[in-house]
Amino acid sequence: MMGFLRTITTSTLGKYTHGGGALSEEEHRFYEVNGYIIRKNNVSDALLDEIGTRFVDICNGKIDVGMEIRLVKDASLKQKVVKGVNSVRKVQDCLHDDIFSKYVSDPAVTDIVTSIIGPNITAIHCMLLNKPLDANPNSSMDPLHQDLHGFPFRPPERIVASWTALENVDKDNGGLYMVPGTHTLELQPHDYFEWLRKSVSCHYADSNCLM
Ligand SMILES: O=C(O)CCC(=O)C(=O)O
Repeated sequence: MMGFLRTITTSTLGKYTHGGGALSEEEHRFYEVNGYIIRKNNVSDALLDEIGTRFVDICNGKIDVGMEIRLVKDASLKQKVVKGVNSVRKVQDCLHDDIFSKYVSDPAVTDIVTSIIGPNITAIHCMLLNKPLDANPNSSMDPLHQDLHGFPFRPPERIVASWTALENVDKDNGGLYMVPGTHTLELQPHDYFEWLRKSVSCHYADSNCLM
């Protein structure tokens, strides 16, 4: 793993982070080398509970989500009649939902985002991922991936994602896996991994990014 980590020198510090703001000097350095930072208990429990309740209400059809939000069903359940929260793998494109937008614009998140990509930010994609513990083990195999495979805009160092678990997670039950230093590499082929839990995430880009 260490083999491909870049050496951070005074001249390279600042390539992947804007500087100042909500990150300490140490966090900036850590991000430059590893491509991520972890902040525990950063988003309030109240907001995470609201998002969890919103998810249940959306899945149970209590809320009309309109045309923008898509509910992605679990592929393993295609042939079965399963309803409610266990049938929905992903709430996709919920950027403008009344509750999800609170997460997207939460200063606890955006202050860190601006420290990384600068103050001129655009939220481009928000989703909730769900995999209940009792789901079919083959149901939610998500690849380890680089988001740049899916984003047409560049440059990569002006794009960042925030990811927040809605439930307690550790390495065994579904924490997000990250391969340190891969933000410095070219795009890599995908591999597969299994995750179990609920999370909400949002991707942000510097508004000056180009297609
Ligand atoms: O939570 C996951 O399993 C993956 C999240 C992800 O790929 C993302 O937020 O871009």
